[in-house]
Amino acid sequence: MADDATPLLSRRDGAVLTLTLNRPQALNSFDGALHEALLGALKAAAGDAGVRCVVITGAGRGFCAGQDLSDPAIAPDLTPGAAPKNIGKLIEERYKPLALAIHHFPVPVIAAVNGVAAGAGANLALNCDIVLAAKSASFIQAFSKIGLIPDCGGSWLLPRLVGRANAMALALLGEKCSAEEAQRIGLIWRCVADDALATETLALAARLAALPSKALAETRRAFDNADRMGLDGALSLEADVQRRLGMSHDYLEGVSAFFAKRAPVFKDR
Ligand code: T3D
Repeated sequence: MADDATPLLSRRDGAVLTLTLNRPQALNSFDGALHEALLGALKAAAGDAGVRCVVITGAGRGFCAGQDLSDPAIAPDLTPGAAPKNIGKLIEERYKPLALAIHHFPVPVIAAVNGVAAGAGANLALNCDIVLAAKSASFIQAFSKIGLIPDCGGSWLLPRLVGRANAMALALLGEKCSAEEAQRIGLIWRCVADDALATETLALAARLAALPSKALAETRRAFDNADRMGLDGALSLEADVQRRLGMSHDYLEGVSAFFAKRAPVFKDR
């Protein structure tokens, strides 16, 4: 694929923006340039009303191997007595904004996991709204093997996705979880044949792009808020949101289209 000097490739198919991590020689692990490029592209896309779905995928045989452990800015100096580096700063300045940018993204974000997703690379995918993986892909919480904890949101995401028992085993053991197993335990939505990943991803993205984006955004917000409230609070929030959405063009259009047996034309208002 493409130009090795460009850490991130960007492609538009109608309303779908595909961002491809492009450091295949290092399994698309994150160095400073890739971090900057991905966060920059997400910020630009968030302000572009023409983008209605974003796909994140990887070039070559991997999705993303997490932090580039050889990046001189971050990698520990292995010389005896050398001062330790502050990787908390990296997490605060790079991974936290990245995870939050995806989490609060105005339209759905799909991870199309084409190969191994390790460390922060696995959690990059799990931050996305829908994770579709190739059958040969895998997910590894590689952190414990280098003396760290799951970051890029992993400590928050894992127990919510797969329950504490599965999350603990994934995080403590740091073993490879196949895409099929990941689907079985609910870590990801679905895995598909390797040669179907690209087409299935674009078809899914096109479906999401055609839906009323306000309702999709409110669905995601309701799920997030539900974490902070009991059933009573969630029911009240549902009433508030439905009150607003029920006055929208898209609700009237959806119902009209249903009775007219035609495809709806949503306008995001
Ligand atoms: O600084 C901090 O640590 C704080 C940040 C934390 C966030 C994190 O993400 S911590 C977790 C970091 N990631 C890892 O620990 C994963 C390391 N990689 C692996 O365990 C394996 O590479 C994989 C299981 C992902 C894949 O294994 P395999 O056998 O398919 O491939 P490989 O031969 O190990 O890797 C291929 C090449 O990619 C190889 O380079 P070479 O020998 O061909 O020149 C390998 O060194 C390079 N590579 C893979 N992962 C990384 C990497 N280079 C730099 N950083 C990596 N993370």
